[in-house]
Amino acid sequence: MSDHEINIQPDPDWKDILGIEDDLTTEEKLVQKTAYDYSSQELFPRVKEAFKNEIFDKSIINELGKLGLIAPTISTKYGGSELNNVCYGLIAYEIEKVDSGYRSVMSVQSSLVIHPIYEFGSEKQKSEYIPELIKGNLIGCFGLTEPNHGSDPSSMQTTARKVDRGWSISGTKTWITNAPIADIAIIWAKTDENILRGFILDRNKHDFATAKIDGKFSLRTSETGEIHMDETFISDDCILPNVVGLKGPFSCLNKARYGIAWGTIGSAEFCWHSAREYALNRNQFNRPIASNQLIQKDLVDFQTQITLGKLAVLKLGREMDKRNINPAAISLMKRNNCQIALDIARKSRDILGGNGISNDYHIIRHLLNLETVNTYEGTANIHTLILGRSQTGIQAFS
Ligand code: TGC
Ligand code: FAD
Repeated sequence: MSDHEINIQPDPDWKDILGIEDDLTTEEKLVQKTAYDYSSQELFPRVKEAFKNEIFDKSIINELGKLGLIAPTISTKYGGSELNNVCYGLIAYEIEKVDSGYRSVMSVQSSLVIHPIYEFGSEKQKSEYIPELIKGNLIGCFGLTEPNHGSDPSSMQTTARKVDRGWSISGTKTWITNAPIADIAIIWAKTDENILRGFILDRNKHDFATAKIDGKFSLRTSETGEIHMDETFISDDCILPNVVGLKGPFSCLNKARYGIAWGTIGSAEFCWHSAREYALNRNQFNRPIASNQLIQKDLVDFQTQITLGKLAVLKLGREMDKRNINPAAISLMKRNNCQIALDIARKSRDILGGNGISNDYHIIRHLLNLETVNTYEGTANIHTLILGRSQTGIQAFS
Protein backbone atom coordinates (compact mmCIF):
# COMPACT_ATOMS: atom_id res chain seq x y z
CA MET A 1 0.00 0.00 0.00
CA SER A 2 1.41 3.47 -0.86
CA ASP A 3 1.72 6.32 1.71
CA HIS A 4 -0.91 8.19 -0.27
CA GLU A 5 -3.44 5.38 0.22
CA ILE A 6 -2.70 5.04 3.95
CA ASN A 7 -3.40 8.72 4.61
CA ILE A 8 -6.81 8.71 2.99
CA GLN A 9 -9.64 8.31 5.52
CA PRO A 10 -13.15 7.04 4.74
CA ASP A 11 -15.66 9.84 4.19
CA PRO A 12 -17.44 10.60 7.48
CA ASP A 13 -20.82 10.16 5.79
CA TRP A 14 -20.16 6.75 4.18
CA LYS A 15 -22.93 5.10 6.21
CA ASP A 16 -25.64 7.50 5.03
CA ILE A 17 -24.25 9.26 2.00
CA LEU A 18 -27.59 10.77 0.94
CA GLY A 19 -28.31 12.04 4.47
CA ILE A 20 -31.55 10.03 4.69
CA GLU A 21 -31.56 10.20 8.48
CA ASP A 22 -31.57 14.04 8.28
CA ASP A 23 -35.09 13.75 6.84
CA LEU A 24 -36.42 12.28 10.09
CA THR A 25 -38.29 14.48 12.55
CA THR A 26 -37.05 14.98 16.11
CA GLU A 27 -39.73 12.60 17.34
CA GLU A 28 -38.78 9.93 14.80
CA LYS A 29 -35.10 10.24 15.77
CA LEU A 30 -36.03 9.82 19.42
CA VAL A 31 -38.07 6.69 18.74
CA GLN A 32 -35.24 5.30 16.62
CA LYS A 33 -32.74 5.98 19.42
CA THR A 34 -34.94 4.22 21.98
CA ALA A 35 -35.22 1.19 19.69
CA TYR A 36 -31.50 1.28 18.88
CA ASP A 37 -30.43 1.55 22.54
CA TYR A 38 -32.72 -1.30 23.58
CA SER A 39 -31.76 -3.53 20.66
CA SER A 40 -28.03 -3.01 20.99
CA GLN A 41 -27.89 -3.12 24.80
CA GLU A 42 -30.54 -5.73 25.62
CA LEU A 43 -31.18 -7.88 22.54
CA PHE A 44 -27.76 -8.12 20.95
CA PRO A 45 -26.03 -9.62 24.04
CA ARG A 46 -28.63 -12.45 24.20
CA VAL A 47 -29.01 -13.27 20.53
CA LYS A 48 -26.11 -15.67 19.99
CA GLU A 49 -27.17 -18.08 22.73
CA ALA A 50 -30.86 -17.67 21.89
CA PHE A 51 -30.26 -18.60 18.25
CA LYS A 52 -27.93 -21.46 19.16
CA ASN A 53 -30.33 -22.99 21.67
CA GLU A 54 -33.57 -22.05 19.90
CA ILE A 55 -34.86 -20.01 22.83
CA PHE A 56 -37.34 -17.17 22.95
CA ASP A 57 -37.19 -15.23 26.18
CA LYS A 58 -40.78 -14.13 26.90
CA SER A 59 -39.61 -11.17 28.97
CA ILE A 60 -38.61 -9.52 25.68
CA ILE A 61 -42.26 -8.80 24.91
CA ASN A 62 -42.67 -7.05 28.28
CA GLU A 63 -39.49 -5.07 27.72
CA LEU A 64 -40.67 -3.95 24.27
CA GLY A 65 -44.03 -3.01 25.77
CA LYS A 66 -42.52 -0.96 28.58
CA LEU A 67 -40.53 1.10 26.06
CA GLY A 68 -43.58 1.72 23.86
CA LEU A 69 -42.10 -0.33 21.02
CA ILE A 70 -45.24 -2.43 20.41
CA ALA A 71 -48.01 -1.07 18.13
CA PRO A 72 -46.85 2.55 18.52
CA THR A 73 -49.40 3.85 15.98
CA ILE A 74 -52.44 2.85 18.07
CA SER A 75 -54.57 5.45 19.86
CA THR A 76 -53.59 6.50 23.40
CA LYS A 77 -57.10 5.43 24.45
CA TYR A 78 -55.87 1.82 24.32
CA GLY A 79 -52.34 2.47 25.56
CA GLY A 80 -50.64 3.31 22.23
CA SER A 81 -48.61 6.42 21.43
CA GLU A 82 -50.31 7.57 18.19
CA LEU A 83 -46.97 7.71 16.41
CA ASN A 84 -46.71 7.58 12.63
CA ASN A 85 -45.87 4.67 10.33
CA VAL A 86 -42.30 5.91 9.91
CA CYS A 87 -41.74 5.44 13.65
CA TYR A 88 -43.09 1.90 13.42
CA GLY A 89 -40.74 1.24 10.50
CA LEU A 90 -37.74 2.60 12.39
CA ILE A 91 -38.49 0.28 15.31
CA ALA A 92 -38.60 -2.72 12.95
CA TYR A 93 -35.34 -1.54 11.35
CA GLU A 94 -33.46 -1.26 14.65
CA ILE A 95 -34.75 -4.57 16.04
CA GLU A 96 -34.01 -6.49 12.84
CA LYS A 97 -30.44 -5.12 12.81
CA VAL A 98 -30.08 -7.56 15.71
CA ASP A 99 -32.33 -10.40 14.59
CA SER A 100 -35.29 -11.01 12.27
CA GLY A 101 -36.80 -13.39 14.86
CA TYR A 102 -37.10 -10.61 17.43
CA ARG A 103 -38.58 -8.27 14.81
CA SER A 104 -41.03 -11.02 13.89
CA VAL A 105 -42.33 -11.18 17.44
CA MET A 106 -42.84 -7.41 17.46
CA SER A 107 -44.48 -7.41 14.00
CA VAL A 108 -46.97 -10.15 14.81
CA GLN A 109 -47.99 -8.57 18.09
CA SER A 110 -48.32 -5.09 16.55
CA SER A 111 -49.59 -5.60 13.00
CA LEU A 112 -51.25 -8.99 13.02
CA VAL A 113 -52.85 -9.10 16.46
CA ILE A 114 -53.37 -5.59 17.84
CA HIS A 115 -54.12 -4.08 14.43
CA PRO A 116 -57.06 -6.40 13.53
CA ILE A 117 -58.60 -6.00 16.99
CA TYR A 118 -58.20 -2.22 16.72
CA GLU A 119 -59.58 -2.00 13.18
CA PHE A 120 -62.22 -4.73 13.22
CA GLY A 121 -62.96 -5.46 16.88
CA SER A 122 -65.89 -4.46 19.13
CA GLU A 123 -65.35 -1.84 21.83
CA LYS A 124 -65.36 -4.64 24.43
CA GLN A 125 -62.68 -6.61 22.54
CA LYS A 126 -60.52 -3.51 22.14
CA SER A 127 -60.62 -2.54 25.78
CA GLU A 128 -60.22 -6.12 27.00
CA TYR A 129 -57.18 -7.02 24.89
CA ILE A 130 -55.33 -4.06 23.37
CA PRO A 131 -53.93 -2.39 26.52
CA GLU A 132 -52.54 -5.71 27.80
CA LEU A 133 -51.12 -6.65 24.39
CA ILE A 134 -49.44 -3.25 24.04
CA LYS A 135 -47.83 -3.62 27.47
CA GLY A 136 -46.63 -7.09 26.49
CA ASN A 137 -48.61 -8.70 29.33
CA LEU A 138 -50.48 -10.81 26.77
CA ILE A 139 -48.94 -12.43 23.69
CA GLY A 140 -50.87 -12.94 20.48
CA CYS A 141 -50.54 -14.87 17.23
CA PHE A 142 -52.16 -14.76 13.79
CA GLY A 143 -53.42 -17.96 12.14
CA LEU A 144 -53.92 -17.74 8.40
CA THR A 145 -51.59 -20.36 6.87
CA GLU A 146 -52.67 -24.01 6.85
CA PRO A 147 -50.78 -27.21 6.04
CA ASN A 148 -52.31 -27.32 2.54
CA HIS A 149 -52.87 -23.62 1.91
CA GLY A 150 -50.02 -21.12 2.24
CA SER A 151 -49.77 -18.75 -0.73
CA ASP A 152 -53.46 -19.30 -1.48
CA PRO A 153 -55.32 -18.67 1.79
CA SER A 154 -58.62 -18.24 -0.11
CA SER A 155 -58.79 -22.07 -0.31
CA MET A 156 -58.42 -22.53 3.45
CA GLN A 157 -60.19 -25.46 5.09
CA THR A 158 -60.66 -24.15 8.63
CA THR A 159 -64.38 -23.80 9.27
CA ALA A 160 -66.53 -21.79 11.65
CA ARG A 161 -69.93 -23.47 12.02
CA LYS A 162 -72.72 -21.38 13.54
CA VAL A 163 -74.12 -22.98 16.67
CA ASP A 164 -76.40 -21.82 19.45
CA ARG A 165 -74.88 -18.64 21.03
CA GLY A 166 -71.60 -19.01 19.23
CA TRP A 167 -69.35 -20.75 16.74
CA SER A 168 -67.67 -24.14 16.47
CA ILE A 169 -64.23 -23.85 14.88
CA SER A 170 -62.35 -26.78 13.36
CA GLY A 171 -59.10 -26.88 11.44
CA THR A 172 -55.32 -26.65 11.65
CA LYS A 173 -53.07 -23.66 11.16
CA THR A 174 -49.35 -24.12 10.74
CA TRP A 175 -46.12 -22.11 10.75
CA ILE A 176 -47.66 -19.68 13.20
CA THR A 177 -45.24 -17.27 14.90
CA ASN A 178 -45.76 -17.09 18.69
CA ALA A 179 -48.40 -19.88 18.65
CA PRO A 180 -46.83 -22.01 21.41
CA ILE A 181 -46.62 -19.06 23.81
CA ALA A 182 -49.70 -17.12 22.73
CA ASP A 183 -52.45 -16.13 25.13
CA ILE A 184 -54.75 -15.25 22.25
CA ALA A 185 -54.93 -16.25 18.58
CA ILE A 186 -56.54 -14.33 15.73
CA ILE A 187 -57.98 -17.15 13.62
CA TRP A 188 -59.31 -16.79 10.09
CA ALA A 189 -61.96 -19.35 9.14
CA LYS A 190 -64.80 -19.90 6.68
CA THR A 191 -68.43 -19.90 7.73
CA ASP A 192 -71.16 -22.25 6.43
CA GLU A 193 -71.82 -19.65 3.72
CA ASN A 194 -68.16 -19.85 2.65
CA ILE A 195 -67.45 -16.36 3.95
CA LEU A 196 -64.10 -15.62 5.60
CA ARG A 197 -64.34 -14.24 9.15
CA GLY A 198 -61.86 -13.45 11.90
CA PHE A 199 -62.16 -14.76 15.49
CA ILE A 200 -60.35 -14.14 18.76
CA LEU A 201 -59.49 -17.38 20.53
CA ASP A 202 -58.42 -16.97 24.13
CA ARG A 203 -56.34 -19.61 25.90
CA ASN A 204 -58.18 -18.89 29.17
CA LYS A 205 -61.62 -19.39 27.67
CA HIS A 206 -61.30 -21.73 24.70
CA ASP A 207 -60.02 -25.20 24.03
CA PHE A 208 -57.29 -25.33 21.36
CA ALA A 209 -53.85 -26.92 21.14
CA THR A 210 -50.56 -25.40 19.99
CA ALA A 211 -47.66 -27.69 19.15
CA LYS A 212 -44.20 -26.15 18.79
CA ILE A 213 -42.32 -26.65 15.52
CA ASP A 214 -38.78 -27.58 16.56
CA GLY A 215 -35.59 -27.71 14.54
CA LYS A 216 -35.91 -24.63 12.36
CA PHE A 217 -32.63 -23.48 10.81
CA SER A 218 -34.05 -19.95 10.56
CA LEU A 219 -35.75 -17.55 13.00
CA ARG A 220 -34.58 -19.68 15.88
CA THR A 221 -35.09 -16.83 18.38
CA SER A 222 -38.83 -16.78 17.74
CA GLU A 223 -41.26 -19.59 18.55
CA THR A 224 -43.30 -21.10 15.74
CA GLY A 225 -46.06 -23.65 15.99
CA GLU A 226 -49.30 -25.19 14.86
CA ILE A 227 -52.80 -24.43 16.10
CA HIS A 228 -55.29 -27.31 16.26
CA MET A 229 -58.97 -26.62 16.72
CA ASP A 230 -61.43 -29.49 16.96
CA GLU A 231 -64.96 -28.18 17.35
CA THR A 232 -63.62 -25.41 19.56
CA PHE A 233 -66.63 -23.54 20.91
CA ILE A 234 -66.40 -19.78 21.13
CA SER A 235 -69.22 -17.42 22.05
CA ASP A 236 -70.73 -14.89 19.64
CA ASP A 237 -68.76 -12.02 21.15
CA CYS A 238 -65.46 -13.56 19.95
CA ILE A 239 -66.03 -12.87 16.25
CA LEU A 240 -64.38 -9.72 14.84
CA PRO A 241 -67.61 -7.92 13.97
CA ASN A 242 -66.34 -5.28 11.55
CA VAL A 243 -64.73 -7.18 8.69
CA VAL A 244 -65.83 -9.81 6.21
CA GLY A 245 -63.72 -11.53 3.54
CA LEU A 246 -60.06 -11.77 2.62
CA LYS A 247 -59.46 -8.05 2.90
CA GLY A 248 -59.48 -8.63 6.70
CA PRO A 249 -56.26 -10.65 6.91
CA PHE A 250 -54.73 -8.93 3.86
CA SER A 251 -55.06 -5.46 5.36
CA CYS A 252 -53.17 -6.72 8.45
CA LEU A 253 -50.52 -8.11 6.10
CA ASN A 254 -50.13 -4.67 4.52
CA LYS A 255 -48.95 -3.32 7.88
CA ALA A 256 -46.66 -6.25 8.60
CA ARG A 257 -45.15 -6.36 5.10
CA TYR A 258 -44.37 -2.65 5.39
CA GLY A 259 -42.52 -3.34 8.67
CA ILE A 260 -40.56 -6.13 6.98
CA ALA A 261 -39.49 -3.74 4.22
CA TRP A 262 -37.85 -1.60 6.92
CA GLY A 263 -36.58 -4.50 9.01
CA THR A 264 -34.70 -6.17 6.18
CA ILE A 265 -32.76 -2.94 5.58
CA GLY A 266 -31.61 -3.15 9.21
CA SER A 267 -30.47 -6.72 8.74
CA ALA A 268 -28.70 -5.88 5.46
CA GLU A 269 -27.01 -2.87 7.05
CA PHE A 270 -25.63 -5.00 9.87
CA CYS A 271 -24.13 -7.38 7.29
CA TRP A 272 -22.69 -4.55 5.18
CA HIS A 273 -21.03 -2.80 8.14
CA SER A 274 -19.63 -6.08 9.47
CA ALA A 275 -18.26 -7.08 6.06
CA ARG A 276 -16.63 -3.66 5.58
CA GLU A 277 -15.03 -3.76 9.02
CA TYR A 278 -13.78 -7.29 8.43
CA ALA A 279 -12.42 -6.44 4.97
CA LEU A 280 -10.46 -3.50 6.40
CA ASN A 281 -8.89 -5.63 9.13
CA ARG A 282 -8.33 -8.93 7.37
CA ASN A 283 -4.98 -9.13 5.54
CA GLN A 284 -4.28 -11.57 2.74
CA PHE A 285 -1.40 -11.22 0.26
CA ASN A 286 0.09 -8.62 2.67
CA ARG A 287 -2.73 -6.11 2.41
CA PRO A 288 -6.28 -5.67 3.65
CA ILE A 289 -8.77 -7.62 1.53
CA ALA A 290 -10.63 -4.27 1.27
CA SER A 291 -7.82 -3.18 -1.08
CA ASN A 292 -9.13 -5.51 -3.77
CA GLN A 293 -11.39 -4.04 -6.42
CA LEU A 294 -13.62 -7.12 -6.31
CA ILE A 295 -14.29 -6.64 -2.59
CA GLN A 296 -14.80 -2.89 -2.98
CA LYS A 297 -17.36 -3.53 -5.72
CA ASP A 298 -19.39 -5.73 -3.34
CA LEU A 299 -19.23 -3.08 -0.60
CA VAL A 300 -20.34 -0.38 -3.04
CA ASP A 301 -23.20 -2.57 -4.30
CA PHE A 302 -24.31 -3.05 -0.67
CA GLN A 303 -24.16 0.69 -0.03
CA THR A 304 -26.13 1.45 -3.19
CA GLN A 305 -28.87 -1.13 -2.61
CA ILE A 306 -29.28 -0.22 1.06
CA THR A 307 -29.39 3.51 0.35
CA LEU A 308 -32.03 3.08 -2.37
CA GLY A 309 -34.06 0.56 -0.34
CA LYS A 310 -34.04 2.79 2.74
CA LEU A 311 -34.95 5.93 0.82
CA ALA A 312 -37.83 4.13 -0.87
CA VAL A 313 -39.23 2.61 2.30
CA LEU A 314 -39.08 6.01 4.01
CA LYS A 315 -41.06 7.44 1.08
CA LEU A 316 -43.54 4.55 1.44
CA GLY A 317 -43.94 5.31 5.15
CA ARG A 318 -44.48 9.00 4.47
CA GLU A 319 -47.16 8.15 1.87
CA MET A 320 -48.85 5.70 4.26
CA ASP A 321 -49.01 8.50 6.82
CA LYS A 322 -50.82 10.71 4.28
CA ARG A 323 -53.25 8.43 2.48
CA ASN A 324 -54.52 4.95 1.71
CA ILE A 325 -51.73 3.54 -0.37
CA ASN A 326 -52.05 0.97 -3.16
CA PRO A 327 -51.05 -2.34 -1.48
CA ALA A 328 -48.98 -3.14 -4.59
CA ALA A 329 -46.54 -0.43 -3.45
CA ILE A 330 -46.05 -2.38 -0.22
CA SER A 331 -45.46 -5.57 -2.24
CA LEU A 332 -42.84 -3.69 -4.27
CA MET A 333 -40.89 -2.76 -1.15
CA LYS A 334 -41.35 -6.08 0.69
CA ARG A 335 -40.14 -7.99 -2.36
CA ASN A 336 -37.27 -5.66 -3.19
CA ASN A 337 -35.89 -5.18 0.30
CA CYS A 338 -36.06 -8.91 1.16
CA GLN A 339 -34.23 -9.78 -2.04
CA ILE A 340 -31.48 -7.18 -1.65
CA ALA A 341 -31.02 -8.10 2.02
CA LEU A 342 -30.64 -11.78 1.13
CA ASP A 343 -28.13 -10.94 -1.58
CA ILE A 344 -26.15 -8.64 0.74
CA ALA A 345 -26.15 -11.24 3.53
CA ARG A 346 -24.92 -13.96 1.16
CA LYS A 347 -22.11 -11.80 -0.27
CA SER A 348 -21.13 -10.46 3.19
CA ARG A 349 -20.90 -14.05 4.39
CA ASP A 350 -18.50 -14.70 1.54
CA ILE A 351 -16.33 -11.68 2.44
CA LEU A 352 -15.80 -13.19 5.88
CA GLY A 353 -14.54 -16.43 4.33
CA GLY A 354 -14.63 -19.35 6.77
CA ASN A 355 -15.44 -17.04 9.68
CA GLY A 356 -18.58 -16.09 7.78
CA ILE A 357 -20.28 -19.33 8.74
CA SER A 358 -19.69 -18.87 12.47
CA ASN A 359 -22.48 -17.73 14.79
CA ASP A 360 -19.80 -15.55 16.43
CA TYR A 361 -19.84 -13.21 13.44
CA HIS A 362 -23.68 -13.10 13.16
CA ILE A 363 -23.92 -12.85 9.37
CA ILE A 364 -24.84 -16.48 8.79
CA ARG A 365 -27.68 -16.02 11.31
CA HIS A 366 -28.99 -13.02 9.38
CA LEU A 367 -28.71 -14.97 6.14
CA LEU A 368 -30.62 -17.96 7.50
CA ASN A 369 -33.28 -15.67 9.00
CA LEU A 370 -33.76 -13.78 5.74
CA GLU A 371 -34.66 -17.03 3.98
CA THR A 372 -37.84 -17.07 6.08
CA VAL A 373 -38.45 -13.35 5.78
CA ASN A 374 -38.36 -13.70 1.99
CA THR A 375 -40.99 -16.48 2.26
CA TYR A 376 -43.45 -15.37 4.90
CA GLU A 377 -45.98 -12.57 4.48
CA GLY A 378 -46.15 -13.56 0.81
CA THR A 379 -43.25 -15.18 -1.02
CA ALA A 380 -41.12 -13.27 -3.52
CA ASN A 381 -43.03 -15.03 -6.33
CA ILE A 382 -46.40 -14.00 -4.91
CA HIS A 383 -45.34 -10.35 -4.65
CA THR A 384 -44.04 -10.56 -8.21
CA LEU A 385 -47.48 -11.72 -9.33
CA ILE A 386 -49.27 -9.07 -7.26
CA LEU A 387 -47.12 -6.43 -9.01
CA GLY A 388 -47.57 -8.11 -12.40
CA ARG A 389 -51.34 -8.01 -11.94
CA SER A 390 -51.13 -4.41 -10.82
CA GLN A 391 -49.44 -3.21 -14.01
CA THR A 392 -51.07 -5.53 -16.58
CA GLY A 393 -54.49 -6.14 -15.11
CA ILE A 394 -53.91 -9.84 -15.75
CA GLN A 395 -54.10 -12.27 -12.83
CA ALA A 396 -51.33 -14.86 -13.23
CA PHE A 397 -51.71 -16.80 -9.95
CA SER A 398 -53.62 -19.70 -11.46
P1 TGC B 1 -57.85 -11.17 -4.29
O1 TGC B 1 -58.98 -11.52 -5.24
O2 TGC B 1 -56.65 -10.51 -4.79
O3 TGC B 1 -58.48 -10.32 -3.10
C1 TGC B 1 -59.55 -10.81 -2.30
C2 TGC B 1 -60.08 -9.62 -1.52
O4 TGC B 1 -59.06 -9.10 -0.69
C3 TGC B 1 -58.76 -7.73 -1.07
N1 TGC B 1 -57.31 -7.58 -1.01
C4 TGC B 1 -56.70 -6.74 -0.17
N2 TGC B 1 -57.19 -5.88 0.73
C5 TGC B 1 -56.30 -5.16 1.44
N3 TGC B 1 -54.97 -5.28 1.27
C6 TGC B 1 -54.44 -6.13 0.37
N4 TGC B 1 -53.12 -6.26 0.24
C7 TGC B 1 -55.32 -6.91 -0.40
N5 TGC B 1 -55.16 -7.85 -1.36
C8 TGC B 1 -56.38 -8.24 -1.73
C9 TGC B 1 -59.30 -7.59 -2.47
O5 TGC B 1 -59.60 -6.25 -2.75
C10 TGC B 1 -60.52 -8.46 -2.40
O6 TGC B 1 -61.52 -7.75 -1.68
P2 TGC B 1 -63.08 -7.88 -2.08
O7 TGC B 1 -63.77 -6.97 -1.15
O8 TGC B 1 -63.17 -7.48 -3.51
O9 TGC B 1 -63.40 -9.34 -1.88
O10 TGC B 1 -57.50 -12.53 -3.56
P3 TGC B 1 -56.73 -13.77 -4.07
O11 TGC B 1 -57.25 -14.96 -3.37
O12 TGC B 1 -56.69 -13.76 -5.56
O13 TGC B 1 -55.28 -13.42 -3.47
C11 TGC B 1 -54.21 -13.52 -4.19
C12 TGC B 1 -52.89 -13.35 -3.40
C13 TGC B 1 -51.92 -14.38 -3.92
C14 TGC B 1 -52.38 -11.97 -3.67
C15 TGC B 1 -53.05 -13.55 -1.90
O14 TGC B 1 -53.64 -14.78 -1.63
C16 TGC B 1 -51.76 -13.43 -1.12
O15 TGC B 1 -51.29 -12.35 -0.76
N6 TGC B 1 -51.13 -14.60 -0.75
C17 TGC B 1 -49.98 -14.63 0.12
C18 TGC B 1 -50.38 -15.19 1.45
C19 TGC B 1 -49.63 -14.57 2.57
O16 TGC B 1 -49.02 -13.53 2.47
N7 TGC B 1 -49.71 -15.19 3.75
C20 TGC B 1 -49.10 -14.64 4.90
C21 TGC B 1 -49.50 -15.41 6.13
S1 TGC B 1 -49.19 -14.53 7.63
C22 TGC B 1 -47.54 -14.56 7.81
O17 TGC B 1 -46.77 -15.00 7.01
C23 TGC B 1 -47.04 -13.96 9.05
S2 TGC B 1 -45.36 -14.08 9.28
C24 TGC B 1 -45.30 -13.25 10.69
C25 TGC B 1 -43.96 -12.89 11.20
O18 TGC B 1 -43.38 -13.73 11.94
O19 TGC B 1 -43.50 -11.72 10.95
P1 FAD C 1 -46.43 -22.54 -0.86
O1 FAD C 1 -47.58 -21.63 -0.98
O2 FAD C 1 -46.68 -23.99 -0.94
O3 FAD C 1 -45.34 -22.12 -1.94
C1 FAD C 1 -44.21 -22.94 -2.24
C2 FAD C 1 -43.45 -22.30 -3.40
O4 FAD C 1 -44.31 -22.22 -4.54
C3 FAD C 1 -43.00 -20.87 -3.09
O5 FAD C 1 -41.75 -20.64 -3.69
C4 FAD C 1 -44.05 -20.03 -3.80
O6 FAD C 1 -43.56 -18.75 -4.19
C5 FAD C 1 -44.35 -20.89 -5.01
N1 FAD C 1 -45.68 -20.60 -5.56
C6 FAD C 1 -46.90 -20.84 -4.99
N2 FAD C 1 -47.88 -20.43 -5.80
C7 FAD C 1 -47.28 -19.90 -6.90
C8 FAD C 1 -47.76 -19.28 -8.09
N3 FAD C 1 -49.06 -19.12 -8.32
N4 FAD C 1 -46.86 -18.87 -9.00
C9 FAD C 1 -45.52 -19.02 -8.77
N5 FAD C 1 -45.01 -19.58 -7.67
C10 FAD C 1 -45.89 -20.01 -6.75
N6 FAD C 1 -48.31 -17.81 8.52
C11 FAD C 1 -49.30 -17.31 9.31
O7 FAD C 1 -50.48 -17.36 8.98
N7 FAD C 1 -48.98 -16.72 10.51
C12 FAD C 1 -47.72 -16.63 10.97
O8 FAD C 1 -47.47 -16.08 12.07
C13 FAD C 1 -46.67 -17.20 10.17
N8 FAD C 1 -45.38 -17.20 10.63
C14 FAD C 1 -44.42 -17.89 9.92
C15 FAD C 1 -43.16 -18.09 10.51
C16 FAD C 1 -42.20 -18.84 9.83
C17 FAD C 1 -40.87 -19.11 10.49
C18 FAD C 1 -42.48 -19.36 8.54
C19 FAD C 1 -41.45 -20.15 7.78
C20 FAD C 1 -43.72 -19.16 7.97
C21 FAD C 1 -44.72 -18.45 8.66
N9 FAD C 1 -46.02 -18.33 8.14
C22 FAD C 1 -47.02 -17.78 8.93
C23 FAD C 1 -46.39 -19.01 6.91
C24 FAD C 1 -45.98 -18.25 5.66
O9 FAD C 1 -46.77 -17.13 5.45
C25 FAD C 1 -46.05 -19.22 4.48
O10 FAD C 1 -44.99 -20.13 4.63
C26 FAD C 1 -45.97 -18.51 3.14
O11 FAD C 1 -47.11 -17.71 2.91
C27 FAD C 1 -45.82 -19.50 1.96
O12 FAD C 1 -46.73 -20.54 2.05
P2 FAD C 1 -46.23 -22.08 1.95
O13 FAD C 1 -45.12 -22.24 2.92
O14 FAD C 1 -47.43 -22.94 2.10
O15 FAD C 1 -45.63 -22.21 0.51
